[in-house]
Order: sequence, then structure tokens, then C-alpha cells
Amino acid sequence: MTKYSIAVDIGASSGRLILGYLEDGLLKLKEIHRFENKIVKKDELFCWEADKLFQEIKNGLHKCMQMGIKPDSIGIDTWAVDFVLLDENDKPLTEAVSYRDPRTDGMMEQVFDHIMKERLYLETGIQFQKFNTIYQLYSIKQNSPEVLEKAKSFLMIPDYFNYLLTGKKVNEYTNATSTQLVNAFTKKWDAQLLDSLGINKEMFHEIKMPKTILSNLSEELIGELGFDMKVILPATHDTGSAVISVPEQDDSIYISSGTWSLIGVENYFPICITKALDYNFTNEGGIDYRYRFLKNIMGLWMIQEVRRNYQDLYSFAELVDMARSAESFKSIVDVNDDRFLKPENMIAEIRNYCQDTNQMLPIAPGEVAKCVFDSLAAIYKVAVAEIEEIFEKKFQKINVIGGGCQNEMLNQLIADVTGKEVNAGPVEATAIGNIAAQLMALGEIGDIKEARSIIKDSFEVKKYVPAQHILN
Ligand code: ADP
Ligand code: LRH
Repeated sequence: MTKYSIAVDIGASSGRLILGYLEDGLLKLKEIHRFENKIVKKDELFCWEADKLFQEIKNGLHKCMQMGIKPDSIGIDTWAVDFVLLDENDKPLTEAVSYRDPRTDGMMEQVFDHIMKERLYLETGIQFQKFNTIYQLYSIKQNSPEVLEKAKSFLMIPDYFNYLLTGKKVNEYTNATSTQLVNAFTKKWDAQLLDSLGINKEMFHEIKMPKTILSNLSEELIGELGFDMKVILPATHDTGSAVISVPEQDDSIYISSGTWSLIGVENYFPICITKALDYNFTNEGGIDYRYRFLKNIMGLWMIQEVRRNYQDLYSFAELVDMARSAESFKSIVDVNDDRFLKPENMIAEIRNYCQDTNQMLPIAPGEVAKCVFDSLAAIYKVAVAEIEEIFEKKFQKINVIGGGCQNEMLNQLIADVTGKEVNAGPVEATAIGNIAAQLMALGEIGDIKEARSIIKDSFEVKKYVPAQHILN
């Protein structure tokens, strides 16, 4: 009997429920439901609308029923680092505050008063980003310690949704590592680190691996939906699921291209050497205890914000077309500058940067978009060089996955600036990786090697060859 799995994949800009199943040895997908995700201001904090997102998950499941589909399992992945805290009655004590909220400003430096930066990296292998969970929790400790005192449960966003689906409280491994509170070697919550920061370690739950069958739906939800299914843990960190879908790992660097650009390679061990620390690379936990050695780059968030600033007048495809027409425009910005993390107005911030660095100001929408894409490509080039330096080898190809791989202009720019062949696809890499983990848990797919081979056969990738003159 064919097994049907639903991936709930919620990125920072949109969420979707995608049904996946095997047919004649190929993985087939059917989109069930898609919805917007965005940050809103609640009581002076930038937050996610967690309850609304959970309602969208249920809306998708209702649609499924209306379509006559009875899934065998569901798995949830979302963006990383964010969380909710529950009290002794399992009621949320906090909003699902977004990592873009400035509450973490200055917290990283304060954490370094308790633990040296180098030691923190050696123990966790996680890159330093001011919004990591560790700094978010530290900011709560500094500004509202009573909340931490009352907290009985720490659940990351997918853990929280899993709790709402099943009543079970666990922390999934891949997402847990993004907190910078998990020891990269023991793969457990780092109790010593939590103690040194004075963060109550009792609120953390047992860490469970991807492919764990968590439970069936709660009785209440079965009553509401009219059917039951298994809730399975995929790599609940979206990037962890996405990288499962990269079929070729050996000779290829991946860029998971969405709201963020995550550029790196898969490894069997964490690399916590000084150079990796200096270049600020991370070692996020992956499926089967593999590690994603990668770097976060500000990503297509910038064009999302640009588009919003133009009141959504242009689609992403139109912005790409306009950027193509602005061929002669050459200014670039440092996309990783914190000023682009949550500016009042992205277009104004890009222009300010160009002004500060004595470059031409982008005026027309095409110039603004061209500046974003050129700037991303330029920083990818630097990251590729850093990876090659650390690995002391040249990689032949770059595999771009995720929504951003539909940007043909950016794909070509990446090929041109790096001199490497670029393979673009699959677009829904995250949902595919999520489904693959569920099908492995259900015994439909043997292991990750087989999963990757199925994915390679099932989804087309588009090849971009670098412009001849800079081919290396
Ligand atoms: P996330 O899951 O991180 O929210 P996605 O993987 O869904 O992000 O990718 C969203 C991005 O994909 C958008 O910001 C946009 O830049 C890009 N994108 C989507 N559709 C297109 C398109 N038709 N042409 C070019 N780019 C696109
Ligand atoms: C991408 C992502 C990335 C994290 C960021 C917070 O969606 O999960 O891997 O660093 O969001």
C-alpha cells in the first residue's frame, strides 16, 4: 500500500503543506495548501503569529480531507532559533518572538562575560549570530527573569506545533543545535553552559532525532479532523530538511536559497578550528548526526523587503526582469551588515549604504534589485573561497535549492562570479527532505543514500555554465 506523508514546511516568508508519496520508484508531490508568513508587532516585540500558523496547518489538513486524501503521517519543519516557553499548566508564557527583534542587541557580548567566545565555539560548533536562541534566552533573563523562573517547557516552533498536534513535548535535534546550547560532541543540551548562564536547564526536553515516530494525533484533534495519522519528526530545522535533498554532496557546495542563503557542505564531524571560527561558519546538526558546515548570508530577505517597500507592486519574477534591464548598474552592498537585518525601509538602507561608500545610488526598482542580486553573488563568492580554503580543495559545482533557485539571473551570476557550474533545484527541497525523513521512518525508503538517489531521479535540475572568460 502506498504511504502518503505530508510535509508542513514553514519558512520565514511562506508556509505550505505538501503531500509526498512514492510511485514507480519516484517521489511525487502534490501541493495541498500555501499561506503567507510574516512578522508582526505585538506589545513592542516583533513576533510570529504562531496560533495563526497552527490554524493554517489545520486548514491544510481539512483541505486534505476534502480532497479525499488520508495521509499516513505528517512532519513539521520551520525556520530555526525561535521558541516559546510554557508554564506549569502548559500555557505559553511568551509570544513566538522573532529572531529579528532587537531584544538581543548587545547580549552576545554579555554572554561572553560568562563563557569565552572560543570555548563556546569549541563546545557547540555554532556560528555567532546575535539572534541565536542562547542570546534570546539571555535577554529574557536580563529583562524579565520572572518569565524564565516560571518556565517549565522550552519548545522551538516546530516542537510547539508538534505539542499542539500530539500533546507530547520533545526537542528535535537538528533545530536544537541552532540554539547554540547543544554540545556538538555529546549531542545533548550543554548543562554546564546553561549553568554558567544561569538558565534553568529543567525546562529543556529530551532531544529526539529526525525519523522518530513521535505519536499519533491527540484524541481532540482526531475528533476535530475526522482522521488520525502518525506525527513524525523530520529534520525540523528547515535547512536540515533542505540539505537532505541535495543529491550530490562530494564535489558540490550547496546554497539553500530562501529568506536566508545558507552556503556550505555536508560533513560527518564538526569542524571547530580557528579558521572556521574566524570566518564564522557553523556546524549545525543534521539527519543521522551529519553536520552542515555552512554560513548564513542575509539572503533574499533583502528582495522580499524591497518588494514590500514597493507595496508588492512587482512580483519576484518582475523584479528579476527589471534587474536584468539595469545591466550597467554596478553598486554593491555588504549584505551581511546588521543594518539589513530589520531596517525601517530596505530600499532606503541600501541607498544609505551606497551613499556611505561613495557608490552610485540605485534609484529605479531594477537598479535596487540588481544591487541586491550582485551583492549576494559577491558574498557567495567570498564564502566559496573560504570553504575551499578550509577544506584545502576545489569544489566543481554549486547546487542551489529552495525558492530562490527560481531566480535565473542570480543562478547565472553565481556561475559567473565563482566560475563553477550551477545546478538549480529542487525548488521545494525542504518539503522533499521532510517527506524523505518520514518515508524513511515508515520503512518506505531505506536510508539517506537511497533517498538522495530517488530525489535525483524525481526532480529536474537546471544547469548554468559560467561565462567563458572567467571559467577557471
Ligand atoms: P523561505 O522558505 O525561506 O521563506 P523560499 O524557499 O520559499 O523561502 O524562497 C522564497 C524566495 O524565493 C523569495 O524571497 C524570492 O526571492 C524567491 N522566488 C520565489 N519565486 C520566484 C520567482 N518566480 N522568480 C524569482 N525568485 C523567486
Ligand atoms: C532558514 C533558517 C536558517 C536560520 C534562520 C533563522 O529558514 O532556518 O537556517 O539560520 O532561518
